[in-house]
Amino acid sequence: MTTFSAGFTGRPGRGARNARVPPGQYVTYDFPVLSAGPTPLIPLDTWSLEVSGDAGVVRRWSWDEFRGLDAEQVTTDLHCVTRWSKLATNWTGVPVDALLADVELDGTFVIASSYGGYTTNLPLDDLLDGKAWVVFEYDGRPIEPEHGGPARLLVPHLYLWKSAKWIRDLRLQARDAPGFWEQLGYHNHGDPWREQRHWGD
Ligand SMILES: Nc1nc2c(c(=O)[nH]1)N[C@H]1C(S)=C(S)[C@@H](COP(=O)(O)O)O[C@H]1N2
Ligand SMILES: [Mo]
Repeated sequence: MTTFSAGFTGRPGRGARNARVPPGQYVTYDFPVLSAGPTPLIPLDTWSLEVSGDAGVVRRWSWDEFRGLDAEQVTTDLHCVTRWSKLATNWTGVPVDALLADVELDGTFVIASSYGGYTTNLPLDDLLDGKAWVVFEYDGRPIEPEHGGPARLLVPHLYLWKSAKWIRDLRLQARDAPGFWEQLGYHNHGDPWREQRHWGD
């Protein structure tokens, strides 16, 4: 276990490295907002979360139904491809395992789609076994709209562009297909420990 103290890590190339911070990243204490478009405002009475596949929508939760699911607390580090990392962030959310339990769909790839049109692609395996959540609280409060509220995907072991804000649908597919940033040259997988930032990394 690595202990972390303020001032120990700094900008790249300055001082000792924190083993908790992936290569090429620096630690930030604020919480930058990175959005490719405007923040969609989604009234909770029209919000829903879906699981879909080639056959269409196979699961749908209203906000109240979603909030009735068992949720857990998650404390995790975030790594953005623009090189900031934020350590020990606190979220509350529903494990994707629970959302996909009993879903009988073929497909080993997932397209996460958001209100507002953003998409990102992931192998199904990267969303299972306690590695991903649909979160609705940050630091014990509803997630601010600019950070993805009412609910966002959280996949902290990959660069943060995979954590789709304003999540609306998880679509299972047999074939992989690049999402928004992946089509624009970001790496298809996005593992921060392997510095999978761009195509060819
Ligand atoms: N819907 C949606 N989700 C998104 C984005 C976006 O533009 N739209 N940006 C991604 C990127 S590039 C990053 S780094 C994180 C930023 O999350 P934050 O704004 O909460 O820091 O959200 C990701 N999820
Ligand atoms: Mo990002």
